[in-house]
Amino acid sequence: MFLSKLFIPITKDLPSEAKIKSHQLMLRTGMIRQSSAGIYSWLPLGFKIMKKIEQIVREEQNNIGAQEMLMPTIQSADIWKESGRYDDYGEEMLRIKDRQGREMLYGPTNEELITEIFRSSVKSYKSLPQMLYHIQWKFRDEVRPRFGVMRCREFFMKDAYSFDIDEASAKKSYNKMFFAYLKTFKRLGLEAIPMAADTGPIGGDLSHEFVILAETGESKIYADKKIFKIELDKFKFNDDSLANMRKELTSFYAVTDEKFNKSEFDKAVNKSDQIITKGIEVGHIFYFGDKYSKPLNCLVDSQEGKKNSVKMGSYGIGVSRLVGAIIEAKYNKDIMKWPKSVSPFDVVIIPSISKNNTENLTKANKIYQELKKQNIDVLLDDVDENMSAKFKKHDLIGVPYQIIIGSKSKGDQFEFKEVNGETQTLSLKEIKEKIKN
Ligand code: 5CA
Repeated sequence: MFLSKLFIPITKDLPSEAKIKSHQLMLRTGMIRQSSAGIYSWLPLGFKIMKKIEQIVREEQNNIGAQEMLMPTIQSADIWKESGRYDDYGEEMLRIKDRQGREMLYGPTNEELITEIFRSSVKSYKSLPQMLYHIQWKFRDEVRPRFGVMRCREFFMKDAYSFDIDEASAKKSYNKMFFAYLKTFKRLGLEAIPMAADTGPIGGDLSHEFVILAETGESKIYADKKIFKIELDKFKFNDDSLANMRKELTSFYAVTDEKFNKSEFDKAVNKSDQIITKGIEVGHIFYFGDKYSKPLNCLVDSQEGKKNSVKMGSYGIGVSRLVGAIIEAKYNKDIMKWPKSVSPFDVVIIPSISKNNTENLTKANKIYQELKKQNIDVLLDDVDENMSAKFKKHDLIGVPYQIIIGSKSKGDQFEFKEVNGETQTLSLKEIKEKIKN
């Protein structure tokens, strides 16, 4: 892609409500544009990054055997009345009437709808367990939408639902998701801590929030440093190993302020290992048994011929929130630092261009074609602008590698800069290897 063709409306004027770095940087680099309070359009740069995050989330769901589907954004109020949540959900739910006067709503989550789908098709223990998920827009009429994509009214969420015959097997599904979450956040370059959490309007008595450390997070967190030392690779994908994994990870003290108790914290964690900071909740998983299956009459025949309410869990990841959360976890001053797995481009070529010297641009074009042939996603800055303005812009955008075509790039040796600031002179072959690795 040529920068001159890319729709990337970089702006300097920031609205006063953009208080945290991710919100400011996303607006400045034209990743998003607010359409009304807590509702955003995703412009090409932001959308591309969100799609990459979505794909990693999808792959890790598929890896544990969850199956992708798609439910609508608009739901009928009837099933919510059956579950009893229609009134409980209160003003956060956006309620709509269709032309026949039927009560509809824009889904804030999908426990009811998925249970309704499930009860009409699955009747026997033989079809269990099942895990289904979709990645779809949600709407919650938050009292105070803020911090850009972190607390929106309309947001993109992966929500998965597990169905099991009994509690023991439902907890195995829970552990699989727990594992998928750790893997997902690791691939996104994040260290997410699982924390025992309150269940709020979703319900149930077993729940973990996955929280990443960031000063601008909304949750205050208290944790034991040692949790970061656990090697995930030692756990295998089988029920016993996954149960051990959850046991080991949750044996360390890690809570948000809702569950904090100072004397327990001091007793459980040495002063030197105590982390007290803020965090961003990027995922939340719940086991709630038959909270929805019972009122919605979602029954399956057990092996003994009894009718049982199916045991369920639900598992959310804030896909759109993750775009902001990654920025918060990685930025340095005005430099965005995308992990390679979600970076909008693999590399950017920055030639020094002037009216009477087009040699650098020609050279840059050649490299561009070479890299494209290797399936490297490359951005070429073909805009006629001075180099310091270009560098500022690319620091903002945060592509992890830069090839700079100026006085220091001679013959087949090129100035190559990593986003952490290290500069080297490398041949194109070496550059390709570096990017591919
Ligand atoms: N039904 C359950 C699990 S599927 C559920 O809705 N859980 S949740 O309420 O915790 O949301 C899941 C994730 O969505 C959260 O961990 C958070 O990352 C994201 N999320 C929730 N509310 C918002 C919001 N207002 N703006 C952006 N992301 C949000």
